[in-house]
Amino acid sequence: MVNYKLTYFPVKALGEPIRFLLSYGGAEFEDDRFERENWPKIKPTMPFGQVPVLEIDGKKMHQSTAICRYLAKQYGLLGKDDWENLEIDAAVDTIHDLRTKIASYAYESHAEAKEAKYEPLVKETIPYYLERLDAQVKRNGGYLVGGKLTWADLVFVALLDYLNFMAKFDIIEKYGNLKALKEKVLAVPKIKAWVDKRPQSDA
Ligand SMILES: N[C@@H](CCC(=O)N[C@@H](CS)C(=O)NCC(=O)O)C(=O)O
Repeated sequence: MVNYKLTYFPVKALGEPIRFLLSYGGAEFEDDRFERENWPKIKPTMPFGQVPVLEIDGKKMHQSTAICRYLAKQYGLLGKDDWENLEIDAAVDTIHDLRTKIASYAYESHAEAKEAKYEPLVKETIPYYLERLDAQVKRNGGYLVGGKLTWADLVFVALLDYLNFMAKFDIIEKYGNLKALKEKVLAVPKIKAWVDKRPQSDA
């Protein structure tokens, strides 16, 4: 049996897609959540000074998307061919582009600059991405790619709480196809079991 240990801050954020993948695959994993005050001590022990880091049989690996792709290979959540895998990679990168744009507002330290970023974010940027992702799910039979569940769907749904937390509202509330996708992913028994038992956190 493979030994997995996921090290991350005590939040969902970039750790949660990995936790969703591991849970989907039925893997037992150590969910190592450290307190923020301990980060300066932990940082130098990480391969590139950042987390999440997944230890696989004692070997540390960084980069959440690469880790998710690796786990998706183990658990049958890839596309059916190279083209679908390209579509999945593009969908995941697009979701992270949206995350970065929301984070640019959420982590803006200058109060005035932060306020100035909110209206364009909510009225233009978020609708721009979500209209397109919603239409993509509609075109693809209720999933992001290929008419079936892939790791792109898990990444999207796993990141939603973090995106909503940063944007300060439910960003998919107006998008029926994305809402249905969220319900479908959360109804997968092993994902549901994880969500029911995971520690509470806002982000
Ligand atoms: N591309 C990386 C980004 C990792 C990242 O930004 N990690 C942040 C937390 S979400 C971090 O470690 N921040 C603390 C630091 O850089 O000191 C991934 O997807 O894993």
